[in-house]
Amino acid sequence: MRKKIVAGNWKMNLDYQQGLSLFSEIVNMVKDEVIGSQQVVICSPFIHLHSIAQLAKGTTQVAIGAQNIYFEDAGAYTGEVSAVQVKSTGADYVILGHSERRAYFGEDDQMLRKKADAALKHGLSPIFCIGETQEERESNNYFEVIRTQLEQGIFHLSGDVFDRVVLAYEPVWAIGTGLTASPEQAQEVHAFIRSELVSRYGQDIAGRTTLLYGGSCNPKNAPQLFAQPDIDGGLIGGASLKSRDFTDIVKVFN
Ligand code: 3PY
Repeated sequence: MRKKIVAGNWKMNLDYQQGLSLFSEIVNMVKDEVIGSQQVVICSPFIHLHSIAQLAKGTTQVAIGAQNIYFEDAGAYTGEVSAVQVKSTGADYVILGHSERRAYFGEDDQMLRKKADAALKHGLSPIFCIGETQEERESNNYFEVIRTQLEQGIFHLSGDVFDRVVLAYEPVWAIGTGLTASPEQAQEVHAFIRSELVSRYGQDIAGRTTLLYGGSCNPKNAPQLFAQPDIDGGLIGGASLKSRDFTDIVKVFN
C-alpha cells in the first residue's frame, strides 16, 4: 500500500504569526476530523519551520517540510539554507524542483540532482516536482519532457534511497492560473510516470512510490483527482492557505 499524502505549499506567504495561527488551526482540525492514515505535510517558508515543528509534536499525522534547500552543507553561501539546517528545525520533507524555482531561480536538472542528494543524505524526503509548460503540452511532447526531468533530476538515485522520494506532477500551465488538469489528463501522466518508475526501479518500488498531483487542486476537484488509480494525493498551493479548504482536501481520503 502506498502512503497517501496531502502536502501544503505555502509558497512565500504568511508572516511569522500568521503562519503559526494557520498551522495550529490545521493541526487541530486534522486531530478532530481526519480518521484515515493519510500523511499531512506543511511546507512553510523557512521562518516558520522550527516553531511549527514544535506545535506538531504529539501528532504523527502532520509533518513539516521546507520549499527549497541549497546542496552544500555549510559555508560562504549568503542567503542560502542547507539540508542540515532544515533538518535541525524538525522538518522531514523538502519540495525540490517546483516550476517556480525552475523558472524564476534558474534551477536545472543538474542542480536539482545535487539538492536531492543533499536532502537524502541529511534525512529529508524530497517532494520532487516535474511537469510540462503549456507550450510543451500543446506541441504534444510532454511525455518526453517529463521523462527527461525524471532521468536527469532524480533517476540517478539507487532503489534503496529512492524509496524515500515522493514525486509531484505539477503541469506548469495549471499553477497559479486556476486551470486544473482534468482527472483523465492527470491520470494519463501519472500512469506514464509509474511506468517510467517500473522501467527504472522495478514493480515493487514503482508500486510503493507516492505520486502527488499539484496545480490548482482544491476541495471541489480533489475527490475526482484522488480517485484516479495512480494519484496518491496532492501538493496544494492556494487552498493550503485556508484551513477549512486544506483540511477538506485532506479528508478526501477519510
Ligand atoms: C499550485 O497549486 O499552484 C502549486 O504550485 C502547488 O505547489
